[in-house]
Parts: sequence; structure tokens; C-alpha cells
Amino acid sequence: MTITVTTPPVPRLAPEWQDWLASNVVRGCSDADMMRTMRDNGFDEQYARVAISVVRSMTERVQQNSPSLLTDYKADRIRLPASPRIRAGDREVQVGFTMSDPNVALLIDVLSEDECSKLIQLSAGKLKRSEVVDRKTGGTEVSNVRTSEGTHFDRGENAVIQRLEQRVAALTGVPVENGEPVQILHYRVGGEYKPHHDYFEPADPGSANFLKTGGQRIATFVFYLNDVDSGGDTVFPELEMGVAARRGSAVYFEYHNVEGKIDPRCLHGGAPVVRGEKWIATKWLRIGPYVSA
Ligand code: PD2
Ligand code: ZN
Repeated sequence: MTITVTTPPVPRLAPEWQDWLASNVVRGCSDADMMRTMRDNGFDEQYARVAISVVRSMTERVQQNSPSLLTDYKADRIRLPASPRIRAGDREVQVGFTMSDPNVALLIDVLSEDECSKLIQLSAGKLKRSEVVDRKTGGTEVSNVRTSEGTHFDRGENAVIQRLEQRVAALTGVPVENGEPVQILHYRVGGEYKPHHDYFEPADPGSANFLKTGGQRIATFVFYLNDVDSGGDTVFPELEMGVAARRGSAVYFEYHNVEGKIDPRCLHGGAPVVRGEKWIATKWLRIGPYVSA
């Protein structure tokens, strides 16, 4: 006698759910978060677990081989809560202002005075002339567009950097792994960073090289490590707005709009320092986990 066991066909995951999972993987969402949403939408737990794991492994493979394809990113209206005081992990932070379209926020007291001094002290002996991206070759070069000196700290390199990274992740929901190493910059009188975009221009041949290390950039934090006597504001020419450098505060801005398009109005620069000096820490966030080249 032959017994035939027939298993019911497993329903195919609808394309819109496949896309939803893939874009959440790209954004660095955890399996638990995706699972919660799928469960809330009536999916069987076992089915959801398999679906998440299949889409994750496929997406991550594509991401490794060709991260430039994965530039599909949509900003929420504003990632940061629009209340006057918000929790950033271990620290309470004051919100100076937020605007959406494009998303920009001023955060006050994100770093303590001691944390700012420590970052300056640890950087002072290892500064080198800053460079900018060579848009043709994907290398970097010295340019009078950016007349600062700088250095960087690897992810988690010391306790202050760890705290800064945890606060950034808590504020934005973007995992620590998606952050590039913190850059420390020092500008003397006359030092500036002329208006530029922090994203990698999709049309530039050199961008592919940068996209390999974690996909497109999505947002910037500029932390001010000292008060500048005069000048040195971070300026947004398209928004007709400037942010003064004040120790412990940070300006945060994103580059994508709610339709998933890069918004060139996030053009920004560091105005020339007129008197005194300027120290900042810059943190760029990527679509996917950042791995150094
Ligand atoms: O120095 C600044 O305020 C500034 C402004 C814009 C720094 C950067 N961009 C940067 O490092 O990308
Ligand atoms: Zn910039």
C-alpha cells in the first residue's frame, strides 16, 4: 500500500510584503521589529520567521555584491520626536528646533562639556589636512573647498565615542553599525567647508567606490565641541538658515524626502571662522551596515 502525504502549498509572500521586508533590512531593522509588524498583520509566526530570514539573506547578498543598487530609502517625516526634551539613551537632550521637508533638527546638550574637551584632547596630536571626495575616481584629494584639519575615531574606539554612537542610534533608530567612524575637524581663522552635499551623487562615476562600504549616506550629525568666537556657522543656503556653533549641541539633517528621492536642498557648508577656532565631530549614517574599505 502506498501512502501519499500531501502538504498544503505554502502561500507566496505578496510582492508588497517582500519589498517592505527588503527595505527594512536595508534600513537596518531588527528581525524582532519586522516580526512584530507581520504578527500584527495576521501572519503566522513560523511563516513570518522564514519569510524574514529568506528576504534578509537575499537582500544582504545583493547588498554585498552591489550596494549601489540599494539606494531605495525614504525619510520619515522627521525621525526625531518633536518635543522640547527627548531621551537620547543615557542623556536627556533639548530640541532647539525641528523642521521637516527637508528634515533638520538642532539638538542642545547632546554632549557634555567634559565629553567635548576629551574628544578635542584625544584628537589634537593627530590632525592631518582634510580631504574631499574625488567625484570622478572615487578617491580623495586636498581641496580649498575644505580648509580644515581632521582625524577620526573608529566605531566604539573609546568610551566617549561609544556614548556618542549610542545617543545617535537612540535618537534616530538607525543602528550603530550603520555609522561611519566619527570625524573630528578643526578649523582655524579663515577655515571653512564650502557648501556641498554629504550624499554620494548617484551620477558621479566615483560614487560606486563609496557605495560599496554600506550603501548611500542618509543623514549627518555635526556636533560642536567648542563655542566659536565669531563665524563658523553651519549654513544651509537653500533653506536660508544658519546654525551657530555652541559647545555640546549638534545639528542633524537628512538627505532623502518622503518619496525616497535625494533632496538637494540639504546643501550645507561650514562658514569661515572669523575669530577663534572651531572644533566639530561629524557622524554620517548609511543605509546599511558600514564596513571600512
Ligand atoms: O563645519 C561644519 O559646520 C560642517 C558643515 C557641513 C561640516 C560638514 N558639513 C561636514 O563635515 O560634512
Ligand atoms: Zn557636510
